[in-house]
Amino acid sequence: MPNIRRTLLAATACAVFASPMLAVAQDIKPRLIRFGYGLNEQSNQGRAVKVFADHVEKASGGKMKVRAIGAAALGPDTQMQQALIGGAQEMMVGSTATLVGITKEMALWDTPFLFNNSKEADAILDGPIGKKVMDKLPEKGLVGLVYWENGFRNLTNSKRPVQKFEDFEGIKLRVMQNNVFLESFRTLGANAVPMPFSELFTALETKTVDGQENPYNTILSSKFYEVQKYLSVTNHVYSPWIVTVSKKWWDQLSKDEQKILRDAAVISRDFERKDTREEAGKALADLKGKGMQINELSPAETARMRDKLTAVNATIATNVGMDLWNETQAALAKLRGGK
Ligand code: TK8
Repeated sequence: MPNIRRTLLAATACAVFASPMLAVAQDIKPRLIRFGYGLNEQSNQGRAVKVFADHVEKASGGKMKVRAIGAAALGPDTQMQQALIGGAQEMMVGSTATLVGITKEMALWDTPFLFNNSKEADAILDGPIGKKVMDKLPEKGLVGLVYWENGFRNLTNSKRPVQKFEDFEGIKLRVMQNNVFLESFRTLGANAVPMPFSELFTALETKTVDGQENPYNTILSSKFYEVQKYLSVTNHVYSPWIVTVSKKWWDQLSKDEQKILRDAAVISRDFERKDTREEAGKALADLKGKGMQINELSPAETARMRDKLTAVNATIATNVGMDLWNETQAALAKLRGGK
């Protein structure tokens, strides 16, 4: 096709002539970082993105600018991940669970009841195992910087208090777009349907689904209490968020610029975890105040649910690899004072 060839030639010529000018322009124009996230600005996620943005702007003397874009205005997690990989967006924070389709090792964090408390979560996520999983991202076109806390997930629904896993019967439950979550809740007897977070409020409001599961903070900041009556304290899994960067874009940054982003990520992580834990500590009382009916599961019923869910562990171990699975179990045993 001679026409295409001519266009290509012209484009190449333009690029050659334009490049010295571009280099100059870059010195003057700040680097713009479009940082997308799924929750509202008034959420633990929104507040921490702001801390990140402020640090980057300050540390770079205004040479790097973060445009924080919340409420999934750039699309749900999976869409933003593709935009990062393609280089159309620079950064995002989202659930590790929605990354499993890209990096299968991320499924490790979806293991039901993997962590007993946030101290264990921090130790594993910030330690060699968390790093090992994160280091699988660059080959897929993403760079992972830090894990933030989404939190321990709890169940809400509009039908009945869930006291035991048999109560899941007949509940249409939204889960994240992830096979482990799907399998986990099917195992418990729910009618589980995968759906992006951005569609969830409306789906609950119109009763397209009866329930969902998320940490207290999100139930509060996303106003799920307006459309959900029952909250059952299940703490069935700890969910991390992960801050990721487009590798295509990252590779164009100077070492100094990369360091600014890495430092800001750590500062935002420390802020975010503290903020999230403080908010979670009060959230249950807040949700009660908003009219939610809250029930705890008895230790016996929690144990039964836990037992039932071990059925999915084999799938997870196969997906993430037996070595990584065993290494994680050993690290947890060590943390817990075992041998
Ligand atoms: C926000 C989501 C959310 C997650 C979910 O974009 O989808 O339920 O818990 O935090 O990543």
